[in-house]
Amino acid sequence: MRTAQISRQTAETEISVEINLDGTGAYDNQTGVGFFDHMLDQLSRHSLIDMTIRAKGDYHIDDHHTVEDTGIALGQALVQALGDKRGIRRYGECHLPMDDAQVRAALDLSARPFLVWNVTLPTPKIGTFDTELVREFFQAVSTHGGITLHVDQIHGFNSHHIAEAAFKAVARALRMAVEPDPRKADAIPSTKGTL
Ligand SMILES: [Mn+2]
Repeated sequence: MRTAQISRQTAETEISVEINLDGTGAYDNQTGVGFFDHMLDQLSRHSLIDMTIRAKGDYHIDDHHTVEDTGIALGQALVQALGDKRGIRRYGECHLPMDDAQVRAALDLSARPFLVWNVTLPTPKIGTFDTELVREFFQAVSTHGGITLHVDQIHGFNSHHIAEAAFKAVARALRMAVEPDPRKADAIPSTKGTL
């Protein structure tokens, strides 16, 4: 079973993440940050990775630690669930349109964390959510998930649409990358023999 369970507790946040890479996109995400829950739901639904996420954070400061630490725990869960990465496609990409927004995601489950983030959200807030936290989340997932992640905004003018297109594009790319490659089901997808 390609599943993982991570619990992470600090002085700032308490997070638990449960995932199943071979799921159906079933989700139950409650972080105390409404817009972020909406984005995590998209990530699950479009990657077909089942996700149950609970987070409690120091909201009296802001949502920063809660969003970042959820990204850290999700990255760690992906590493745990992927194991030695035998049989996966490894790479994934997606061009995703949402109304005015179009975002392209390309990723490599390389164990070499690197984030290229070419996204400009035109407003500082989406509702009460700080838009700069979208990048913080993907930085944490990339770093702790060992993912080379490129996210490029092709166009868009509505912050909600751009952010949501980014989550959906990464989700679709992730789906492709974690899926088994039936032509190489027993092999680790690297000429090095390890990932
Ligand atoms: Mn939406």
